[in-house]
Amino acid sequence: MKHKKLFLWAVGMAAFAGLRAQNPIITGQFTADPTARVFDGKLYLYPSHDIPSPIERLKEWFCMADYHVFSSDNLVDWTDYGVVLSQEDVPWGDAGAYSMWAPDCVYKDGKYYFFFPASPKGEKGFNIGVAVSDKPYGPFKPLAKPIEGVHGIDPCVLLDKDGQAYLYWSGRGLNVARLKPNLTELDSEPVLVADVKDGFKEGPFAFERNGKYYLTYPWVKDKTECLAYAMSDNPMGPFTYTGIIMEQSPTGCWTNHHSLVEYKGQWYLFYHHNDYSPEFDKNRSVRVDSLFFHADGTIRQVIPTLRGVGITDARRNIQIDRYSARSGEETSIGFLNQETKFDGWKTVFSRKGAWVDYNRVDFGEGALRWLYARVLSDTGGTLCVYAGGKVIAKLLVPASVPAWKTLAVPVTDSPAGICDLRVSLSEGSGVQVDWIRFE
Ligand code: FUB
Repeated sequence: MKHKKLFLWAVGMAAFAGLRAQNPIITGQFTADPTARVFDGKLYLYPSHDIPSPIERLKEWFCMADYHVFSSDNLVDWTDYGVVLSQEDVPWGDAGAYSMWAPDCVYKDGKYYFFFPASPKGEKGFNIGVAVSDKPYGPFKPLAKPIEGVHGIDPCVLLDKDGQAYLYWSGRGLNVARLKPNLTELDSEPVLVADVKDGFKEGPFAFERNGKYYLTYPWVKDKTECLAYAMSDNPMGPFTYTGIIMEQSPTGCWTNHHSLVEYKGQWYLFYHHNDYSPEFDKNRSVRVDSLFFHADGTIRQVIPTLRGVGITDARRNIQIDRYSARSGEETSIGFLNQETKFDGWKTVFSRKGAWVDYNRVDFGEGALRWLYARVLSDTGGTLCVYAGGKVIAKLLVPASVPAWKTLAVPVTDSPAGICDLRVSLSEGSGVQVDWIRFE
């Protein structure tokens, strides 16, 4: 058994497939509740791992059996380290509960402490456990017992500058308590964090910036969860409600769950949405967008994007369906295969004049001479590709390309460096594009 696990872990570590630059950032599996942390110059992602339920009881609910860890140093290429902790490994947990919900991970004195909720054996509800590793990517060894005195979900640990650690979690409201230096026991009675507005709240994520403490959390202000925040001069509160970080989704994911992190001088908001599972919002996917602070320390609202963050290499498949902007009804986005949604999306240019913009593409030295595009069309048309406002290629898509086909055309004026692209249908109708690429 042990050998099998080691083998699976090694296989997982090598996995780059199914990871991408745009939103959602991880394909091939569902990921939710992302906590992003920076260790040794790399950004690590600790999400929960939604799965379609193998048991009847959870068919319409959250179902999670284990955790994966991911890392990146450019927010474009993500490494999947495979399963780092599984429900069968937790001595106090119910191995058939599928309740490995939102986790967190922090580093202290040479060890990485992975905090996770799970249902205890023979009891209702959730406890919060700790699993330890000497690597940020596990595997993590769970302690024999959960943290005493904590009943709830969504742990978040704030390690303050003076070395004091605080545990925040959700359970009948948002709670906070001091942790002992071993990070595995409470050092104070839990208190409810006050003054963060009425309405259901969960998923607390706390951090300190410029001497101010931020408590950020999903909050049902209206119908589904938006992301809100409150501020304080003290990590134990009281916190004063300050504003909204992200409005509720107009397209139907009831939950949102998030973390904020500064990486290489830029702040990011990691959150989730049910991109690969539009009909069932308990199968979610992690996204990331840039986040900015105002001069007074308040947070500028984040508008979710499909483009996400990071720079796309012009020589790799550019998924223009993850656009920065697009024209109205004449452009639409659909799944390539309704049955296998992890295959991704396509852009459908229905009428002449339809366009999408895709920003931040790196053409390097500028010697890219060919445009390739994977296309499909019954009626045919001409796709015009612009870089920095200039036409650089025109691709004639003949009528009758009933199956996906890769076509190529020379680039007339190869740009250099980082450019914003526009792809538009200048003639014809009904042209579908999977991706474009330059060589
Ligand atoms: O992922 C299960 C639960 O959904 C999390 O614990 C909540 O924060 C919500 O995202």
